[in-house]
Amino acid sequence: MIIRRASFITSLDALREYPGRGLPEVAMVGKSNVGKSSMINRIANNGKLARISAEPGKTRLINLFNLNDQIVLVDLPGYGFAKVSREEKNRWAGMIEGYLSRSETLKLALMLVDMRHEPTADDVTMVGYLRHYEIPFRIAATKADKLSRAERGRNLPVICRALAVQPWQVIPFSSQDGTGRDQVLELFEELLPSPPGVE
Ligand SMILES: Nc1nc2c(ncn2[C@@H]2O[C@H](COP(=O)(O)OP(=O)(O)O)[C@@H](O)[C@H]2O)c(=O)[nH]1
Ligand SMILES: [Mg+2]
Repeated sequence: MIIRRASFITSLDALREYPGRGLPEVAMVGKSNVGKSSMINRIANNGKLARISAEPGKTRLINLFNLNDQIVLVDLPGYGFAKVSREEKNRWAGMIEGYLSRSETLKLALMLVDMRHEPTADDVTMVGYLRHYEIPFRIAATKADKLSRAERGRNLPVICRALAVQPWQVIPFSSQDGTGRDQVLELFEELLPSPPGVE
């Protein structure tokens, strides 16, 4: 899939109607600071599309982006930010579960984990949600540029083991140098309806 147009649609505090409903949705989930906004910008080739927040945990809304009028990228609020209250955590969980359990157009989730670190308990819980709601997902292992080849080789099996996924389900990704972008766009392509006359 070639990205020709990418734009911000809106921010929501819960699942509701918005322009673009009906298009296949790809949800992005992961800890605060894992690189979600940077990934959206890299996918869209627009450094300013998703504001890269300097302060982790600031994105508390569901942000929606339109790619080519073909796919909606759903940027879900990041988790695992220690400084938030229990109330805020509950609100977060309600929002994420509400979205994951009710979106009928959700076709794929990209779950981001930092390739440098072992997945956290929150990451494991998140993968559990995705399995529970039977949402097809891939793991994007972010900040790949910060690791050597050897380090990647060591860390990937750790990630696979922690999240109980196979190596083919993990896409090494870097917003810095574009590693993994093509692979992500290939996945998006598979979500598009086939053109008329093509089986
Ligand atoms: N080196 C490197 N830094 C990254 C990458 N992705 C994100 N970052 C940095 O990590 C921080 C958090 O990124 P952001 O996209 O705001 O994370 P979010 O909270 O998940 O949306 C920022 O300082 C980014 O510049 C990456 O692929 N490589
Ligand atoms: Mg962000």
